Amino acid sequence: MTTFYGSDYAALEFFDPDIAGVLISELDRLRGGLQLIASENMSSPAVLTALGSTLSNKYAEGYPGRRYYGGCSEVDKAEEIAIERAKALFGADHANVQPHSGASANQAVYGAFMQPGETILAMSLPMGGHLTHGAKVSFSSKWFNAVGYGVDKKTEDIDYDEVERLAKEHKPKVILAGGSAIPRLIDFERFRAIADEVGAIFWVDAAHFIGLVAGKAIPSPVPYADVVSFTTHKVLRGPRSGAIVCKEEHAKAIDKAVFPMMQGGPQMHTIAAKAVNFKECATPEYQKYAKDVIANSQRLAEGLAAKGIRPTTGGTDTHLSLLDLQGVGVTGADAELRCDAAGITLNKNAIPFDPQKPNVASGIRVGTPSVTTQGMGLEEMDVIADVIHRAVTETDGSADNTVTKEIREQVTDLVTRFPAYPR
Ligand code: DSN
Repeated sequence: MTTFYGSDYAALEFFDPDIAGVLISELDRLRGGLQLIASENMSSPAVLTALGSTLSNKYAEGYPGRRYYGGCSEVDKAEEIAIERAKALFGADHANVQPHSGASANQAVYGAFMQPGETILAMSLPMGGHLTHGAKVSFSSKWFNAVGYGVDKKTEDIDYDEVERLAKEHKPKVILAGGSAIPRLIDFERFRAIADEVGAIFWVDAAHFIGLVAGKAIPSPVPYADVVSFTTHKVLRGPRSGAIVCKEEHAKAIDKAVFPMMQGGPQMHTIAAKAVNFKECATPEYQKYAKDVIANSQRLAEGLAAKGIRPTTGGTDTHLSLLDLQGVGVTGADAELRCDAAGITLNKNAIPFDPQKPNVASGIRVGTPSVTTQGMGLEEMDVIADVIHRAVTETDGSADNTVTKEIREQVTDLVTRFPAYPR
């Protein structure tokens, strides 16, 4: 057997027991509770092996065959494989697999299409958007003129008429669809039509749902959008990173914007891990997984709704639901704390038209990527709905609360039967 140096836990433990201890206790934390953060998942040992490899050592500024360093013959192969697999997986003309993260990928899209001061029309953060989509504190509104659209008050889904009205009024250079708390499918065709009407570039930030697209569980934005940016570690289940696919006509602009405009040396170990992930996503097992993620998410939302915790928009079409806690009189911050004490990890989240400040919030966001990776199904979603509801409404966030202890036992039973990273 060939020895390769990487993922060598014994060596790390010998040299640095402090950090080795953190690695183990984080694994214990993952295994010990329910992971319901909608943007997280558990990537495979194959992906983790590529991440923990000597490819991390290599400087490879540039692109395959056009590098600014010698010695790139092997990493070139990894990047070429990753590019080809991304193009095939998403049916895209062009792929750039170098972005370090979703935010880096998004910076590159701005760099490719916009000059400082130009206008972008995107979903505002409190309505379900993302920091990089024009939030006040982000470069995206400091350097660009960000106009925000929201959701319809009644349906709580994207207000397409408002998007059209704002597009005609502001004539944005770019129109962006996507966000971090959108439970419903996005009407890409409508967005494309609006973009065409005003001569805008149509960009989709598919970070949250690209894994569902890869698994053919929901429609793809790729045929409609000029450019699609995404992360690779959410439902997609790859390494923590980003990527961009686009139409051929934008390939040069995107590549130049990723490097040298926004980034320096690419992380070749992560690019290799992305290649592994794209191969995994092309399997029938992954496609089943993507569909199961949605079925679980819908069952969980139904279970919570039945107990009086209202999913905004009335439900979900995706891996996540956004839950309004006003009906049970608990803030998002308290709910997060109470669930955490009971071994349930999720996050507080603003709901549309939220009367609370963002760090308090009236809602929580729950997602099923991780629990589905662990093999949990519809029956387990009913148990999870029950434990979330009890943690939110019957506990006080202290570890010695009697109900908290009961819930912890139920959680332990679930994660023992459906272990994360089985031993
Ligand atoms: N932080 C991610 C999320 O939780 O949705 C978005 O970047």
